[in-house]
Amino acid sequence: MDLRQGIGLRRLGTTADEFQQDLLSSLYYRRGTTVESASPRDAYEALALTVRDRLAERRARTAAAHFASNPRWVYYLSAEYLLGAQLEQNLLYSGTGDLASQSLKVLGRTLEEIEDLDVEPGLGNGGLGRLAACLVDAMATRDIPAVGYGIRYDFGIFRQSLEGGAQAERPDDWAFQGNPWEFPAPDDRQTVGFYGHTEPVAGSPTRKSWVPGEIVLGEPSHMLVPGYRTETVNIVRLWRARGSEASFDLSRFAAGQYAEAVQEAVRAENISKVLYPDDSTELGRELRLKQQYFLVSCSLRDIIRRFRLRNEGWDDFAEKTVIQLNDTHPTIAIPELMRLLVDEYELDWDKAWSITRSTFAYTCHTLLPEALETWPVPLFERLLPRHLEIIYLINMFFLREVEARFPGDSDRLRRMSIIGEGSERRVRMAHLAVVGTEAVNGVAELHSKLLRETVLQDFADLWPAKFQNVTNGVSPRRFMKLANPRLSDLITEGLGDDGWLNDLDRLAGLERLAGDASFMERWRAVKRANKVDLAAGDPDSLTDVMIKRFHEYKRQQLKLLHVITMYHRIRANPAGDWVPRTVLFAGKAAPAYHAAKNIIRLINAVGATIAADPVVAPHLTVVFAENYNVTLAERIIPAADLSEQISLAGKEASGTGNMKLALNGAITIGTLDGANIEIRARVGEENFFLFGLDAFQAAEVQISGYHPREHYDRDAELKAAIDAITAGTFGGVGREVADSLLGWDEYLTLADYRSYLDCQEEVERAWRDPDRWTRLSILNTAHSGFFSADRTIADYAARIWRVAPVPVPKDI
Ligand code: GFP
Repeated sequence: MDLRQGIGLRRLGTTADEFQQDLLSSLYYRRGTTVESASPRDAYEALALTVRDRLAERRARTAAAHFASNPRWVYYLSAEYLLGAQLEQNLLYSGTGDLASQSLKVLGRTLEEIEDLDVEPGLGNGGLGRLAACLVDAMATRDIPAVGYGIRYDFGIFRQSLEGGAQAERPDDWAFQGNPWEFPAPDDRQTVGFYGHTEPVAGSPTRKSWVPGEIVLGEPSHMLVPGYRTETVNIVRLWRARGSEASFDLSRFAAGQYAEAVQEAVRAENISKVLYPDDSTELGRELRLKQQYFLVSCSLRDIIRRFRLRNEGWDDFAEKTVIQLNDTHPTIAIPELMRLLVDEYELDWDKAWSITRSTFAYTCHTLLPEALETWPVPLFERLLPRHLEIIYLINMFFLREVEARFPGDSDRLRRMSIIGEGSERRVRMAHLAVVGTEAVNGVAELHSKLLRETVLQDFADLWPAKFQNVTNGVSPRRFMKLANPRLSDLITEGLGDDGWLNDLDRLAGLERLAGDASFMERWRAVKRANKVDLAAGDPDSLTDVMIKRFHEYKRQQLKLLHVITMYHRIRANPAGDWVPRTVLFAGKAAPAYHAAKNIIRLINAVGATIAADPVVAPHLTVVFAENYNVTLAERIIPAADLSEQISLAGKEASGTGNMKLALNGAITIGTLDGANIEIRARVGEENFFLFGLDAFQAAEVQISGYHPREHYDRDAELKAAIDAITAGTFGGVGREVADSLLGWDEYLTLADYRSYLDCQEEVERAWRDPDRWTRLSILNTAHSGFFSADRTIADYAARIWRVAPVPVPKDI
């Protein structure tokens, strides 16, 4: 394609008048309604379509440029995407915010009321899903040709509310009223098999033919992912499961068996019904594995379709394609690509393996052994019989390689095998992911080091060059410009222009303003105004936030012990000079994770006790913000003074909330864990509140035998805090939490308690000196530039993907 000829598309107008015309066209022609009868929803949809058109136009130019250059494509496979609200993002990225505000007047609406109708797609659990969203944003911003693949769950992460202080879960029907940001692409539908059996193929030792027992359709739709201040618009393609045409049983329907008539279709559609079905049951686990294979199978066929549109033969496949596996969830892509190449395209095994290995790369996001997925062999055998055979073959060749390098080391073979031989044989997905990829990366320096030295040590011995680190990053557009417009404006003024939004290292220029009295004053005023907007507690109090998924390793319980101790201290000395604090928690606990849900209940019980106590309440407030999601994070982060990053060292792979908070001028209190270490190194030791055991010490404590009771017996305040829980001070809630802390305390909460409390006193000393605090805050922002997702993508592009940007010309 010759781009000089243009793409035959007229540019959409950029004046207020033209935008308003387009808005009205959307309303009349695409919503089929009129100005007089337009509902708020009509106005929202018409606006969304008008904005979407601007991005779709850029998308057309992007596709043309990509087609012309036939680059190496990045395919990001992720079971989760927490994309955040789309309207605010797309107004910003298309530069149409002001036009939209003005034009909406013709419909008698304001932009604020319309934005309230924009429901964020909650297609993820936490950090992993939000990271995926930040990375696709940065890929587009860096002009990297890429497609993100995922699942279009009907119901995303549950909606959380509190009932009597306990977490209650409701389904998240995010797209119940439709989703104007999505383009269905039924022509690219794929067929996916499950179950069944395999048959030998005459004359071929490695090929087999798989006869599936169930067929499901995968229907894609895509959402646009614009880059910021560049023409590129990439896509995220999401698959939804449907029954095949044959799945409706007309004869049963005719016989009045209405439920039976649709049962096959229902079974098929269940695959994309909910984000991560509860895996505490056998059926739930099976459904989850089905989801993973569904995502992988549809996406690989789509990737191959796209490759064959542009290329001939297979020789260039690995050169033109890199597939990044976001955690182990999409790892079945490795045997699936082998199956497609060997069984369907009839390549020989060695060639297929060499293509496969040089196509994939794997990102690991955890250090918790229980989070490294494994699947029972019998389940695999039933659901994906051909894939299991392929995995056995991969494993056989792999173990031969290990044997050749380490002859006679049978213990090593057993440790490294893709098949774990325990009481039950299981497929170890992380091992498969390491064996079948060209590069493996952790998500922060410490994490990558611990992966090499502990969890994946044997593999690092075998293939040292395969292991890399790519420290996570976050989108400055979403978490500064959109979330914190006041601070963004102030920074732009301070730096002279807003180029920092695409080059976050430029924030370092703020350092020279960290001592400027008037700039400091305005910095403080911004924080205060953000707190007033958030309306959680007194805006002049120290806003102390712990916002993240609930998990015992993240140690919300440690924060809670601090709160209870403060409660005791204030009660004992009501006239003391207390620093007023608002402690804000937000986060969801997995529905079947009872220990985490108990912690939520206890937080709310403690909060209620404090609120009802006239002595303590003026100094201490505990707020639990319900239903933590991207939209809520965007409100809390700009208002935070103190960022709680207090996981047990060696457990949090990276963290990304820590980056967002530091970027917004919150100061971290944290352990030497995950990316905290890198944050501290960049913002400076004196601008970070450090406490607790490091990863090495924590491991030593655990190895030498840990007795939480020793800490309890030794520390009167700690004892008082736990005793208060056991004695029923907080409405009788939380005994299980106290039992687990005293009984085993898996994450060494009690061991770090004293150091944490001492560190909180240091925090208060700093807070009492507003100039010092403001300086800390400015310096945190100034030195957080490294944590831009744009830098993360530059690292992936250079070191793992080996791809270069493909700029999209403006004038085609
Ligand atoms: C996981 C890890 C985090 C890490 C993110 C993104 O998050 O430490 O920052 O992935 O790499 F635990 P969750 O999905 O568990 O929240």
